[in-house]
Amino acid sequence: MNTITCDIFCAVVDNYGDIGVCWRLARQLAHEHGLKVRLWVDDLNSLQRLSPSVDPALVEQERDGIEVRDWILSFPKVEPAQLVIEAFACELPECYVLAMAEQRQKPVWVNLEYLSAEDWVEGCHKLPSPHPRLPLVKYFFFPGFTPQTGGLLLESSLLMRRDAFQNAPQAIAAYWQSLGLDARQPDELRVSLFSYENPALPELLQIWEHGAQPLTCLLPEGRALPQVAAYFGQKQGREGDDWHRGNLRVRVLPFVEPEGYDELLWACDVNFVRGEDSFVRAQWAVRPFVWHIYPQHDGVHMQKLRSFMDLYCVGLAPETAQALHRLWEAWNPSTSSGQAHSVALKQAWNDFLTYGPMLRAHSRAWGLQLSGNKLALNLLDFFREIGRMRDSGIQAGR
Ligand code: TRH
Repeated sequence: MNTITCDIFCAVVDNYGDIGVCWRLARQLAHEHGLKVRLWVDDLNSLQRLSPSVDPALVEQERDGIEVRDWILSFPKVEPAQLVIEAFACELPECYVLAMAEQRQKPVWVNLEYLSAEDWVEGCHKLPSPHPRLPLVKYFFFPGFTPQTGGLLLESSLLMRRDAFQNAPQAIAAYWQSLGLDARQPDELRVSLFSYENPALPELLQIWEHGAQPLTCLLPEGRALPQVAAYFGQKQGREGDDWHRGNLRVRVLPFVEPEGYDELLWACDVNFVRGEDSFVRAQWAVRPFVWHIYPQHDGVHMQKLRSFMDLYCVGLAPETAQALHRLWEAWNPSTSSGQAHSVALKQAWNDFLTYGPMLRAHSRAWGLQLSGNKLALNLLDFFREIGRMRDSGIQAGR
């Protein structure tokens, strides 16, 4: 059988979500499905954070079985791949699109969209968009949480590795030791915190400081760090910092490779995550989690957050669902609103802890439910389906 070739185009808008998703997808397609993958990235420094052996100075390099290319302005003349993935509507170079149109067998061109739980996603998944001038069709491919969407990225061995880790007290103890931490005290909570700057953050730290049980917060270096450092009266923070106050201890962790980040999520009791990819990884970690959604100017992100909540809470008792709703709403404030907000957050956190065992059981059932719909597999099925329709001369649609 011929090896399928695949070009993935990734423009890094900001942070690590765009490249996090593309790098994960590239590796799954290459390692698990045998595709020959070329990844075009316009910011190799971001990729280097996820894969430290990447050299941002090289325009072309092979890493982890992927051909990594610097997506530079003067785009080289290359033969387009059979499967072309435009991540998050990043707009392909014009000369590349023209080259696609010149192929005798046109590539299957897919725009991989951002993840959303909103209803309309199911209706738009796989919709064709014919090119206005060229004999090309681009298809919208939507990740999602229901069987009518493209599903989520899930490595074939991930759940097995997670279960092996979570069921092995020695592995967990060794993990904590690798971070320089002792074994967990009987009543201690361990919480990972990966978020954007957040007006609710100082209040949350205060709640933890005065909480009834010891809480260790594992904080990867990043955008929340300056706020946490300021809470402890520091001008700045860095990896290795270890701050204590009351019942709260904060340990600043380095930003690690994605596999290391998964282990952090597997080991913690509660995970605060953000954006898109860490949000999905928390769902595979099957632990209660709190989502800091990527804020959008017009506030539409709250609609997205509530759409996810509606799906996620199916099967939860109303009071448990309410506890989750309240904490997520309080953790995604539009502005800081002082004392009233603080009271709401405190109540929300305490309720979240009260319903913790139910939320933990639910997170496992939810993870299991999602795991049947794998994005990389669906993408390949779609590639084959479109290829068959193209070869038999049918105008490909849904
Ligand atoms: O970094 P994010 O905020 O990314 C994005 C982008 O901002 C994007 O433009 C936006 O549209 C999208 O969010 C919604 O959050 P995200 O998606 O969670 O990406 C973070 C990535 O970093 C994820 O792949 C996990 C990874 N990561 C590590 O590999 N190691 C680490 O130590 C940590 C903390 C994260």
